[in-house]
Amino acid sequence: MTNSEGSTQSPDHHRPSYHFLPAANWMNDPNGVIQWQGRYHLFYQYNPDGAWHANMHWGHAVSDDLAHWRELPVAIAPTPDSPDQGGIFSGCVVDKDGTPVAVYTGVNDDYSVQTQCLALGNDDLTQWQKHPRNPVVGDVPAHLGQSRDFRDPFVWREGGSWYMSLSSHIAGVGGAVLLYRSADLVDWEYLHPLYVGDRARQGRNFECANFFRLGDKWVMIISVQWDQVPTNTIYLVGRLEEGRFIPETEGVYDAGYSYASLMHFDESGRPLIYSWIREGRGADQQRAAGWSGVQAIPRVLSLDSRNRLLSQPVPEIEKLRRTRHRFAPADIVAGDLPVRGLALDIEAQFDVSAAATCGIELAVAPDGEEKVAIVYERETGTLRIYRHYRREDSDVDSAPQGLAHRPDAGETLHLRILLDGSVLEVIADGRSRVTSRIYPSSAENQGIRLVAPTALRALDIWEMASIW
Ligand code: DQQ
Repeated sequence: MTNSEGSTQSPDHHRPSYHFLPAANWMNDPNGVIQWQGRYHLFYQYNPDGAWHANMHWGHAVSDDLAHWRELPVAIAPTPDSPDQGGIFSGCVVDKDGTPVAVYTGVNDDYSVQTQCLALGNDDLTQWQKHPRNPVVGDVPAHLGQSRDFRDPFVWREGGSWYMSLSSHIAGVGGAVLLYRSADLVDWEYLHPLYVGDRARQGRNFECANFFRLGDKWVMIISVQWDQVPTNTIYLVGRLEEGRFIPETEGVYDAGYSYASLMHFDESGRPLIYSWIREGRGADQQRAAGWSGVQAIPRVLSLDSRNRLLSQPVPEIEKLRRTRHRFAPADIVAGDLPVRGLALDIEAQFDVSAAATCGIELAVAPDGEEKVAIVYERETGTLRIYRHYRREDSDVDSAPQGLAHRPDAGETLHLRILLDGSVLEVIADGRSRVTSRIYPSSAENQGIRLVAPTALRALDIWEMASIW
C-alpha cells in the first residue's frame, strides 16, 4: 500500500485508512484548498524532517473525487535569507485572472517576525515562484500592542477588490481579525479590525480565521488559542456593516481535536471545509509512530433556519462504503452488535426521551475493558465521548469530552460517526461536533455495543474501504 511514490504505510492500527495524511511525518493545518481545473488541491502544514512541528513547508495532495487523495512532492519550501526562511505558515490560494496565487505567512527562525508573502503557481499547482516584492505585508499595526501573532491570510474578492483577513490579537483585549484591501494582491492597505474578540470568553489569540458569505449572512470561523496552545474552533454568524462584522449568533464549530479549519467554494459553488485533526498522545509517541496529524473528511457547510452552522461529510465519501449492516429496533435484543471494525461510517437515530443516556460504544476490547462511548446525556443535554483504556497512560489523553446539545422539538437525535483507526468524528444533528482521538491498545478492539438499545430508532453501519 503506497500513498506517495515509494513510501509504504505501516501496519499500525492507529493509522487511519480513509482519511488523508501524508505517508510519514508531521502535518497540521490545511492550506490553500482550491478546486483547480476540476481537481481538488489540498496543501497543508508539513515538516519533511519528522513527526514534530518545525520547519514548516506546504505539503500537497490532490483528489479527483474528494474521497481518494494522492500525495505529491512538497509544494512550497522556505527560502534562506528571505522573509519565509523560518517556515511557510498557513494561508490560502486564490485564482487571479487564471494564475494561482498562494498567500501565506512567512516566519523567521523563532517565529517572532511574521509577514505575509505571495507565491505564483504553475498550471498544475506543483511549482511555485516566490514574489519578488515579498513580504507584501510586513508592518504589524501598532494598535495591536504586540507583533508576534500576525498570520494566516484568508483572501476573497468582493466588488472588484481583494480583501484579506489576518488572525491576531490586541494585547489585553482579545483575539482580533484584521481587514486589509488590495487592487492587485501586492499592495495592501490596512483598514481596521473586522472583528475583535473578548479575551475572557473567546481566548487570548485567534488563528486561521475564515470569513465568507452563506446565503444572506456572513460567517466567521475562528481557531482559538486560549493560552499558547490550540483549543477549539468557534463560529459566528452575522452581518457586515461598513466593513465591520456584527455577529448575531455564535457557536462551537468543534469541541474536540479539530482545528485550523479552512473553507473554499468549489467550482460548483459548494462551501467545503477542511480541518486538521490533532493528536491526543504525547510528542514521543508521535515521533515513534513516524506520523502526526490527520485531515478531517471535507464537509459541506450550510446554515439552518436559526442560523446555526451545519456541516456534513461530503457525499463523495459514501462511495467508500462497503458492506452495510442495517438494524431495525426489533432486531436488537442486547447491546452487543454482530459487527466489528475500526474503519466505519455510522448513522444512528435515537429517541432521547426513551432513556436517560443513549448512544453507542466502539472499539470495544474482547473483554470490554477498553472502549470509547459516544453518548447523549439527556438531563444535562450533553453529547459526550468517554475514552476507557485498560491502563492509564498519562501521555494519552483520556479526559471526557463534551458539548451542550439538544435535539429540536420533535427531532430524534441523529448521530453521524466516522471511525478510522485513532480518528473519531462525531456530528449530532448536523450542528454539534466533537472530534476525538482514541488509541486502542490492541487491533482486536473492534467491538460495537449499543447503550440503551430501547432508545434506538434506526442504525446503519458501513465498513469503509481504504483509500490507499
Ligand atoms: N499553525 C500554523 C500557523 C497557524 C497555526 C503554523 C494554527 O500559521 O496560526 O504551523 O495551527
